[in-house]
Amino acid sequence: PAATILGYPRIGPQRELKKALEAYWAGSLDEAGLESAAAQLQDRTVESLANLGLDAADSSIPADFALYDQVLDTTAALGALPARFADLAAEDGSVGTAAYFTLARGDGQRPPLELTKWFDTNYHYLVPEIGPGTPFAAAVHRLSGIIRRQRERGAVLRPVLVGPVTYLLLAKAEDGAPAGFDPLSRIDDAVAAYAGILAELAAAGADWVQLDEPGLVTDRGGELAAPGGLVERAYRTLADTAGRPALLVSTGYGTAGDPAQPGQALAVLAAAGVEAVHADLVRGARPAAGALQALGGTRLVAGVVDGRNVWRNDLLASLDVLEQLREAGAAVSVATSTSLLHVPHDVAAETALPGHLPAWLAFADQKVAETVVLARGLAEGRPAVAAELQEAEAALRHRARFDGVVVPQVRTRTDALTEDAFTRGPAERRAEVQQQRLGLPVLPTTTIGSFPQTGEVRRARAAVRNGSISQAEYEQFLRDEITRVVRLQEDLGLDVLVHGEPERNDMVQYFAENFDGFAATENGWVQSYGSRCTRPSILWGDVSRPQAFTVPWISFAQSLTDRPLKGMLTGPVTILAWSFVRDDQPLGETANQVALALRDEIADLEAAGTAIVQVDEPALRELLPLRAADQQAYLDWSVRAFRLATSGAAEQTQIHTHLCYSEFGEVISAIDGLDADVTSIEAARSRLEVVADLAGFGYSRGIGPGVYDIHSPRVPSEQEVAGLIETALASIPARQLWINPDCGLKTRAYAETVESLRNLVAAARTARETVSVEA
Ligand code: THG
Ligand code: ZN
Repeated sequence: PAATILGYPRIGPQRELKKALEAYWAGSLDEAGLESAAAQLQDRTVESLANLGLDAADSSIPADFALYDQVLDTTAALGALPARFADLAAEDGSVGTAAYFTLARGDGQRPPLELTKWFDTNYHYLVPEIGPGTPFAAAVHRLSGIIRRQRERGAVLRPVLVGPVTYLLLAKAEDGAPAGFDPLSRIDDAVAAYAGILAELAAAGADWVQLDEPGLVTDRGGELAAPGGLVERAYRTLADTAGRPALLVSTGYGTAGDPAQPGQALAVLAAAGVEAVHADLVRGARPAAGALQALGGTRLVAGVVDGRNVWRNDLLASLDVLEQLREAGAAVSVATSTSLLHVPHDVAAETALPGHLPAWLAFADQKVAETVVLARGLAEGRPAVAAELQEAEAALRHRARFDGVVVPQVRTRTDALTEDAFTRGPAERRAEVQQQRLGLPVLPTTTIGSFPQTGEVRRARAAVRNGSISQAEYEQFLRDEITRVVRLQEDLGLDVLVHGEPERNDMVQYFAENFDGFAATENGWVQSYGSRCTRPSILWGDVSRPQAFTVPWISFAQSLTDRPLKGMLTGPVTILAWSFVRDDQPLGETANQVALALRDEIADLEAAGTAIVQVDEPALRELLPLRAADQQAYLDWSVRAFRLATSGAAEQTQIHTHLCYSEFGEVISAIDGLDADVTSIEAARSRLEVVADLAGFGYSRGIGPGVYDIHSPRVPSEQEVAGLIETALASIPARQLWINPDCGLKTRAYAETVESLRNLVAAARTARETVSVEA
């Protein structure tokens, strides 16, 4: 194929798949109804991609139609069920629809597969669990069926699966596997199953198969791609499979193999006998000349169109790259850098963007068109696409010079920053003056910030949006809701209160809506996991904060109670991680602008009397670069941005932060570097190991390990919470410990929330007595 994409948004332009899935799970749509909704969406997708210029007859259109997750699809295609789900396999090893969703969502008895982040993105996949005895067999029925059906409709699609090396790199050892068991030790068994899958797909009518190997852009996977290594061995076996389709191996999200030898891993794959290799030329390095020559007859699928961000492509620059690759001797096709999974469907579906923006943007459909234009320009010469090149250039020029992209007042401020803007006074002195002000008991109790977003809250938000209630009525509703939440917390006996955040839909979108430099989309949904989507905002210009916006809600809430109430903000790194960010300056520069906007809000909260401000950074770990060599530079700018946001606070203002992930060994010194007075972390699922880790590191400020897991409706008993408090106290002194649940009360119901918090407060009070007796 001359032009192709690695993958396309699966959720549907109107979130059709989300709606069908949720109806199926709710029991209001049967399996046939779900299958028919999915098939309809597939047909429309194929049709639309063909209309946009991808060749439906020559495998240019990927069959990328996972109902929930592409890694789960690969698990199903391999029949690689963990032992606890073994009974779900049909006689022939295949995994039916109901079984598929049991793996994704669990059932009464069995927890689902674990969800975790897909590389350094905001997409989450279901982690394969592999042990010494995990079965591997070709069971690719669903995908074969799709290929057959589309063949009958005249389209020859290219099925997509996660490749064997990445699949095993992403897997974790199954519970009960021998200590030190490495899923990669099963590579030969997996490859044998993949060979069977290739044969089945060929029989179904696939001419090409795409195997995604982004694992090769990580340090560990990169080493495996050295000449003579595991990757070469695995792919030689696959290439030797009789009667197989042609193979395209993709390597999105960075540079495959050794970054010091760009292109070497691609040459290794070519030597193994695959017909086409894909390189990410947006995040990754351009293959060296020697590597390009070593490709021989293997086609280079050049990922020059950014699959992860929403900016219009610099077509001229991309054509330069493509032509140079061709001059160096490669047979070149044009593609996206990654699957388009990470961007919304269509700019044309946006009717309310500020007038200047649409021409600067490319969502999935626009990116497909760009890919097609580039392929035509490469094949037929620049004059053949002169109009498109000119239009792209004009848009880029307009963007570069547009008012608001560079705002002199913002630049003057960031340029004038000196080291003291990043530093607060000594932590011990802060702790002392804060305690004098707050007078908190030992083991203070609090929550992370949100309270359940009931149907009532969502309905009120929808009502004000469609005009059926006035802004004033909506605000009165919010004040009533905040009043209820504050009273509830007083009744429960919590020590530090929150206002519950009923005015916020998404913790990032809310800030984007109140800052200059951002635009919100109406329909720009992107799959986060399963049927869940987010609508990232677009950060297009210099960021500033025109006026205080959290202050009215926080002041109102504080006016209702004598207990301290936390001001709640989202930190600069998380705001960037969950938005589409400008690509015309270093992220660290943008982060400092967001930090200054937050710093202004903190100053206003302080002026209104707020004694505690929490600045959440749940995504701090998410943007961590995949390569160890790049991580320190990231941690430096991200930690500095947080400090810039918070260091304007007076010593007697207590700064809290919240971080979300449980494995955070890599960033432990960064957590210390944030210099927050109190850090709450997700901990319940890791049995508080993080507390011991932090204590081992010498962390001396406040810490609030989540003492119960909010992600399950189960109510923890008082004894259970007491046990966790005791565990935490075994590693850190009582004066450092805060008692709080994990984050996410927003998604829970009131009944279980109230009962859980009651047990939490009771356990903290009992523990307090023991602690004071000992003290
Ligand atoms: N906000 C943003 N990004 C995120 C999270 C977030 N990324 C990581 C993590 N949290 C992802 N988790 C979720 C959890 C729930 C939902 C989405 C991502 C969710 N979405 C609603 C849906 O799909 O129905 C839509 C919510 C809305 O109306 O905005 O429930 O918290 N930015
Ligand atoms: Zn969290």
